[in-house]
Amino acid sequence: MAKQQTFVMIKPGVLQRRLVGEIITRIERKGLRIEAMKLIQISRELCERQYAEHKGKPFYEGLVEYISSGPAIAMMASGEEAIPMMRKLAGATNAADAEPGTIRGDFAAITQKNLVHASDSPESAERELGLFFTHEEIHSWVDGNEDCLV
Ligand code: 3AN
Repeated sequence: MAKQQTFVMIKPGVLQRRLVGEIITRIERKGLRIEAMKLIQISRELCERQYAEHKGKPFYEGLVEYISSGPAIAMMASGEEAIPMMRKLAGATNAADAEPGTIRGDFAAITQKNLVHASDSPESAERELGLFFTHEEIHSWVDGNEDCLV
């Protein structure tokens, strides 16, 4: 097992749905560590950089418009296997496929507005964390209760 850092975004509209605490609670309860977090209005330019791989796809324009439409929350979560773990917590991309018990499965009815983004690989995590956070904004901490995580 490897300690990993992953980029997580709570997407626009989730503040309005009052689900931010619910999502953060799930991340914390799983045992991941939040080591960076900020409320951010994502510019169109930053959004285009984040989703560059999707340029040209039918949903790209709508996605960029939506992600830059209002405040979002950017986070770094870390822990053993944090990248696949956070993807599991998020659930499948397609709202209809996302299993109950996952964030998307429990709260997303529209695929584009599927509440959270979580990096899909170590390369993506490094790239996305670099887009959203400076080194000074990342605050690693020692977990005195780590042995209690079973
Ligand atoms: P994931 O966020 O699960 O890694 P990606 O990277 O394939 O999924 O897609 C990025 C984002 O683009 C999704 N979170 C979702 O908001 C949007 N998206 C992906 N596929 C579709 C689709 N078929 N229709 C509308 N929006 C989509």
